[in-house]
Amino acid sequence: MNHETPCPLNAVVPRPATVHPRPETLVLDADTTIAGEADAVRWFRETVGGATGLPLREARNGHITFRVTPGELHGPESYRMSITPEGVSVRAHDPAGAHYAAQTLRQLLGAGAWRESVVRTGPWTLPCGELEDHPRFSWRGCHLDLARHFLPKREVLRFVELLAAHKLNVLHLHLTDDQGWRIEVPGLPRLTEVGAWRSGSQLGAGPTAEHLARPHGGYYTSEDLLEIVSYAAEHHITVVPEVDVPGHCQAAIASYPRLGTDPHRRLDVWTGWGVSEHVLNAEESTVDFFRRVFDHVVSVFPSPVVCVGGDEVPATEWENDRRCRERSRELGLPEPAALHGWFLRRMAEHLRDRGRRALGWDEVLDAGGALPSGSIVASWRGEEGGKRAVAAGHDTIMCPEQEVYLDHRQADHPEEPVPVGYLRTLEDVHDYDPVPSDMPDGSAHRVLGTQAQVWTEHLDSPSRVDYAAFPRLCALAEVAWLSARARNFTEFHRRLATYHLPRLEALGVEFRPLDGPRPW
Ligand code: TNX
Repeated sequence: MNHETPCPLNAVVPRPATVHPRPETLVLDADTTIAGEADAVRWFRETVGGATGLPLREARNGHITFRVTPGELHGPESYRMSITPEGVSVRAHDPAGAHYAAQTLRQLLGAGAWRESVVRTGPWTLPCGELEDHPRFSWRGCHLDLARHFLPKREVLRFVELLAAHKLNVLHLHLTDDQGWRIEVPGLPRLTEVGAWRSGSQLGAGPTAEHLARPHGGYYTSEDLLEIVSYAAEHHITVVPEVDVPGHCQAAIASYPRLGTDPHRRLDVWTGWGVSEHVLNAEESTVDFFRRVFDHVVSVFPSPVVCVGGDEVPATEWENDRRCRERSRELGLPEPAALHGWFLRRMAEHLRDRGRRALGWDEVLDAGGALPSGSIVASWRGEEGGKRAVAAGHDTIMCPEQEVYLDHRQADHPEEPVPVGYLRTLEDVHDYDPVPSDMPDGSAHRVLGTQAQVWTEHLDSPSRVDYAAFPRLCALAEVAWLSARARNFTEFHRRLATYHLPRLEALGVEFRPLDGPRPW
């Protein structure tokens, strides 16, 4: 691939809203200076300076200036920029807009500007012209499952950079599940002493006997998570933490058996995939336990939204256990299955009392009992959940598995690595429209945005996460920034192949090549 091709203004991903290219170029050299919004300046100097060797000295009237001028522009996160042979002038609505302008400039410099260190010394040129950009949605997310497979902190930080490079602004971290508990909670040490480790895996990326037997684990300390949050904030990304209750909880029950429906049963952290039938009991002490967990979550993550999970909760244990049946009668519930909604409501109310909005997967709508107002529903089993949520007065994130699940296989090729079975091509992701055409009138604003899901049952290494996420996440960025009308797959595909895969390659991302799988 040619790493020297500079990227034209209209080839940026996601494609900017309006672009007026001009034939001239701006040459950046050792005398080029930079000024303006401090974070954008710092980020540009560190990344572009590091890759190009340009000193990019700060000077009062820099050749490249980032100014924040709210009011003049299109709204939150928007920016406008003009590139002439004399310099670059950026006007941004806010620091996020300035950061996106800096990201755009880095793309325009070509793939060489995405290396960690200097490979070629120049010349470094920018195409001239005017460009204006603003996102379609305020929630442009990617979810990452750290529970099924732990990723070292440095990989999570790298993932943050990759999201920022595509102007995505939410990283939803799935921190707990049947197969692992990944967040240290002060005062509840067994959650990570026991819950963060499992003896093997039922099916990994390459299901050999040796692979199955391999123990797996890891967790993040509060300091690790604070570092991730702060690094994400530098990139204008909100980290939305998820602690999944009251199902997907076997790792927590293995750590503290009193949380389960049978306190005398000793469970292991689950080694199987799928959904464990072991769920939380709905005792007051378990409510208190998870209030404590969420209090800690709130203390680490400043996100206004905290995810309580709520997906895939089998009611079998509640129905079969005498104490659970009694408990549900005592609470005045119509059936033991309604403990699902009852428990979630308690958690969502607790978060509301702490000034946070609860986010739940769309099963929360079936769980019985209305969610507190302000709660958000993630519509994953298609778009019905999102539509129902909006009808009930909630905001929604559209993230249907039929469109934007990146653990699903991306081509019908016999050599694809073990994926979740369904086919989700680059084109499927690209063509997704998060606002269904049959949304009730006047309710489109309740679709806050969209998010891709990277579940990791089969993604047991950073390479495999790269492979699943890219380049489909590039397509999701287009979905999150542009209306369906403004998108064209053939044109996107050409842009991606010519300018962006070389950029990902320069970054060291092990994306899925367009012409077939990697050999591992
Ligand atoms: C469903 S999406 C799940 C996850 C799995 C995923 C695999 C959701 C809320 N639950 O637990 O990892 O399918 O694609």
